[in-house]
Amino acid sequence: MIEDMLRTPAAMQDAERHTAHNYHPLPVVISSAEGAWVTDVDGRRYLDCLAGYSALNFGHRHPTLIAAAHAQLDRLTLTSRAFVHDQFADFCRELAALCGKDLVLPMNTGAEAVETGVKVARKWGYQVKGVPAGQANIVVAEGNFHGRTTTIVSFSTDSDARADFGPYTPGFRIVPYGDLAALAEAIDEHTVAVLLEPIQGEQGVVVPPAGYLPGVRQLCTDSDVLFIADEIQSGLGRTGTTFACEQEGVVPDMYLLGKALGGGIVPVSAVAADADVLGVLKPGQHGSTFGGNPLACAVATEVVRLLATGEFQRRSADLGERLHAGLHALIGKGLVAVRGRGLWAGLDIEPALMSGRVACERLMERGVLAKDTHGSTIRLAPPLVITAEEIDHAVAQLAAVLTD
Ligand code: IF1
Repeated sequence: MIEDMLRTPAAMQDAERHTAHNYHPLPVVISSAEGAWVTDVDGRRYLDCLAGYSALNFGHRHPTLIAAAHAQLDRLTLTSRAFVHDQFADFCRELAALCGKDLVLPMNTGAEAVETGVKVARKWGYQVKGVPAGQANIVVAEGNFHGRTTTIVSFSTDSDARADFGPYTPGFRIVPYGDLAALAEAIDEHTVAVLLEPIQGEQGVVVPPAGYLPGVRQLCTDSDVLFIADEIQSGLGRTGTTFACEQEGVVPDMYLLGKALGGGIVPVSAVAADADVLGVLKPGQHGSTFGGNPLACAVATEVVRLLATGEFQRRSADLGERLHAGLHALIGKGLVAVRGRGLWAGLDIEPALMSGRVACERLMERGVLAKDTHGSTIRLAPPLVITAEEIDHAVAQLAAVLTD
C-alpha cells in the first residue's frame, strides 16, 4: 500500500479517504477526454482501451450525442413515467425497430435490465407457459456476469461477487458455458428462460463454440423457454454486428441492453421483446423513477440512429481484424491466448511473466489504459472510433510491456 500511496496522485488519495474501497483503480486521475483519448490532471494523454467497459462505444463525448444532451438539458430532463414526454415515442419505436421486436421497456442500469428480464420471464412462465406458481427456474452459465444485485449475484459463480451477500435468491440453475448437452439436461417443464451473455465479458471475452448459440436457440424454441441474451456489454456494435447474437445468425426472445445505449453520457438500459412476452406486465407491476427519462431518451435515440447507419459495426469488424492480427502475432511472445470478436479482445498473458494488473499498470505508464479481468487476463475494448494507427500503437505498447 505504501508504494501505491507514494505513486497515487494527490486527487486520488483525497478521494480514497472518502469512499468505500469497492474498486482498486489504476493510479490515474482523468480530467478530460475526447474520442478514444483521455487526459489526466497533469495533462498526460492515454489511449482508452477500456471505453467504460463498452459504455463508450462511440468514443468520449461524441459530438452528435453531446449536442443531443445539451439540447435536451435546456428543455426537459425528467417527468417520471406518471406522464409522457416528447422524446419517449421516438426512443421506443426506433430501439424496437433496431432490435426487430414489438416492445421496449426502458430502465437505467444493466443490472436493472437483467432484473427486469428475470421478472418478466417468471411472470410469462406463470401466466403464459403455465408453470405452477413459485416453481419457475432460469438456467444461467458458469462464469456469468450480469450485474451486482443480490438476486443476480445469487447465480454468480464468482466468489468475490457473491460471497457474504446471502441469503440468496432461489430459482436458478447453473450449467457450463458452451455445453449444449448440459443445458438440455438442465431444462425441464418449469424452466422459463435461459439467460446468457452471447460472449462472456468479465470471464475474459469468452466466445462460445461455433453452433452453441444456434443450439441454445433451438433448445429454447423446442422447450417453450425464453432465450434471454444479455447484450449489455457485447451489443451495440462492439463485436462487429449490432448484436453479438448476429455473429451466429441467432435472434433471442429478449435482448437486455445497456452501457453504450446511453452514449457514455447517461445511464440507459432497456429490455426489448415481442408483445407476447413484455405484454405480461400491467401498470403498477414494474417501473423506475428515471427509466425512460427525457434526457436518456434524447441521447439514446441518437445512439440508435448512429447504429442504424452500420458505420460503427463496420469499423468494429474491419479494425477488429487488425487488432486481432496484431495480438495473435504476440502469441508465444508473452501472450498464451487471444479471444474475442471485432474491437473486443481477451488476452491471456503468460502467468509467469506478470499478472493482468501489473500489465495494465505498465500499459498505463506507456499511455494506454486497459483493465485486467482475472489472474493474467486483460481485456481490450477501445471506443469504436479508434483509428488503425491507434490500434497499431496500442499493440506496440503491449508488445513492449510483454518483453520489457
Ligand atoms: C462493475 C464487470 C464488465 C455486464 C453484463 C450486466 C451488467 C454488466 C454483461 C450490469 C456490467 C460492468 C459492471 C462494473 C464493471 C463491468 C464489468 F467487470 F463487472 F464484469 F464489463 F465486465 N451484464 N459490467 O458486463 O450492468 O448494472 O453495471 O450497468 O460492477 O465493476 P450495470
